Amino acid sequence: MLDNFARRKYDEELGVQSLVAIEDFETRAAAWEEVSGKKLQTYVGDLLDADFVYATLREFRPDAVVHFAEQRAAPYSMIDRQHAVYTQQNNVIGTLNLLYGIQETNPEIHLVKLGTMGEYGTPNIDIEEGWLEVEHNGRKDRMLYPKKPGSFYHLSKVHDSHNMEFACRIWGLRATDLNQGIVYGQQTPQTALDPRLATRFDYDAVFGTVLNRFVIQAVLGQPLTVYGTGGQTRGMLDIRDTVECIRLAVENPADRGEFRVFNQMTESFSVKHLADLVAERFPGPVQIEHLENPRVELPEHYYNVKHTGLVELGLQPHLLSDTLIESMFPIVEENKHRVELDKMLPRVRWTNPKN
Ligand code: USQ
Repeated sequence: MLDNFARRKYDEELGVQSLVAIEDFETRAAAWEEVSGKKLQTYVGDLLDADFVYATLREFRPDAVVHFAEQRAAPYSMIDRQHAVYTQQNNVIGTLNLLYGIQETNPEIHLVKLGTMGEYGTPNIDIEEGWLEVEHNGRKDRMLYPKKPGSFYHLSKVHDSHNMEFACRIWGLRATDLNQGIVYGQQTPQTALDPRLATRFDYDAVFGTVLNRFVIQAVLGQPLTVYGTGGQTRGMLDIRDTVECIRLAVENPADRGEFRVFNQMTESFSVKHLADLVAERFPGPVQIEHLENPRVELPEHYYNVKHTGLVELGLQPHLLSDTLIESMFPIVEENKHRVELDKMLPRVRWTNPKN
């Protein structure tokens, strides 16, 4: 387990905290060792430090590296130039250092990298799983699916995907790109084993994701903040499926030279549908507010995604219709004193570079 604590620093910078308090790195690692009986080696360092990356790979000698070490919020990347540059530098160069580290220390290592469904954007054609068979002027080729992402953050992951595909093609590395949709939920069977293992539950308008925010807003008696018409549609998945997908990818590695892409989502929903669902399930009054959309995105569009790769490996999705959104309400109730209401409203505008 390796961390540079960047996520904790964004909290300090933005003056917010996860709704559920997060223990420090060492405490969480020790708690996991206690409940699982498995030794967890910890490293503190930064993927931007190539010497550190190489030294860690040489010492730990992994079979697979699960790489989640990226700045992951679209609004954060759109605050201003510095945040856009930081996001792309941190994400793209960190991944590049890791690719070089793997190639130079042990090219057998399987890189499992967190991408995003947002790399594709919302094209007016079916979204395939990473690759597209193209016929052009009578000739055919298999190309990386063309990308039309919606923020400098999402673009950083597009750049990563291209760098990874290149490394697989040129050096014969093996990599899996997990193009993940929007995650909802806060607990997995693993984190539920001990309160010290609790994972983040972000509610603020920069890092909080849509369904989690709607659940929190409902409990707090705040209006659900639908941006624009709410006709924008996204791929979603339950947090329990997130961890299951990583397990499946690691236990079924890509071949040498293969750049494998999985669309890690289980269902699509429009934002309006999600708001209606929360309003329906919450046992009290809920108001839905349509705010002017701070982002630039298509309000209504076609969205049809292929996502069979992980199911073929054995994923059995937790679907939203069977999931107890209700089970999230008590977690919010317990922690609602930690919420700073002024952090709920979106202030980062896509069209205003100074924000
Ligand atoms: N939205 C609202 N109201 C809100 C928050 C969001 O209407 O209060 C809308 C946004 O306009 C957008 C959609 O909900 O159309 C999703 O926004 P989000 O903030 O939940 O998700 P996004 O910015 O796309 O990013 C999140 C994660 C990111 C991950 C991505 C997967 O922060 O790390 O890569 O989901 S995906 O959306 O498939 O690109």
